[in-house]
Amino acid sequence: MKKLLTLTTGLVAIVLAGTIAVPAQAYEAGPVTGGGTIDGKVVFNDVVPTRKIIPNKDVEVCGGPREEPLIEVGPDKGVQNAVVYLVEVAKGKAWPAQGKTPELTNHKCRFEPEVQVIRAGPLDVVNDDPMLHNTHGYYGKRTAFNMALPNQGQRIPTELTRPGTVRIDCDAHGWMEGWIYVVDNPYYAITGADGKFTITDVPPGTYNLVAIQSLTGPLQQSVTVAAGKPTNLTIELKKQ
Ligand SMILES: [Cu+2]
Repeated sequence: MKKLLTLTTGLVAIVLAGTIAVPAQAYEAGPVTGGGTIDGKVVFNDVVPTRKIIPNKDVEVCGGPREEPLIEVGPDKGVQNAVVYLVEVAKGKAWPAQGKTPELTNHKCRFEPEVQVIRAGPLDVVNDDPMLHNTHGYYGKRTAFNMALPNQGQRIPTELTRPGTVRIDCDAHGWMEGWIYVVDNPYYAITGADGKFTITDVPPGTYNLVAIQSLTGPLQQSVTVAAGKPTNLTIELKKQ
C-alpha cells in the first residue's frame, strides 16, 4: 500500500512538473464541524473626500451636478459597502443557494448595486434607462466585458470567471462607476450601513482576510478562528 502511494505521489509530481500553468485548486464544499464566526466592523476615521459629478448629457435621466463621497461613512465611522473576504480557502461551507443570476443594472445613470460580490460565473447586465449605456468591466486595465445597451429593458448575459476586482465604467457616461468582487469561495461579506459584517461557519484555522473599498484599496491581515467561537475585529481603512 505504501509502495502504491509513493508511486502515485511520484506520478502526480511528474504530471505537475510537466504542466506549465497549474490551475488554482477549486474550492471544495462540504460539512464544517466546529466552525467559528468572524464578526467585525469596518471604519474610516479620516475626512471623507468627495468628487464633483457634472453630467454633460442625458441630464433628464442622469440628474444634475452634485458632490458625492468617495467612501460611504456613517455617523459612527462605519463604512458601508466595504467587501471583506478570506483568500485561498481550499475547503469549507457550501455556497449559499443561488436563485437567479446576479445582475448589474444601469438605473438613472448609476450601477445598481453599486458594489456587489458574486461567485465566479454568470452575470446579467441590464439597462433600465431609455437611452444608451455602454457598460465596460475591467480587471485592472484588462477588459473583462464591453457591451452597448442602446435599449430600455435590454439584458445581456456575460461571465466573470476569474476571481478578483472588476471595476465597471460606462463609456457613454464617464462619471458612472461600479464594483464587482468576484470570489472563488463563499467566505465573504459586504458591510451594512453601520459598517458591520459577519462571516459564518469558518473552519478553525488561520486565514488571510482582505477588506477592500474603492477609495482605500485592499487591506490584508491575518485572522485566527477558533472552533465554535466568534472572532471580533475592527478594521480601519485608510486613504491610499
Ligand atoms: Cu451610461
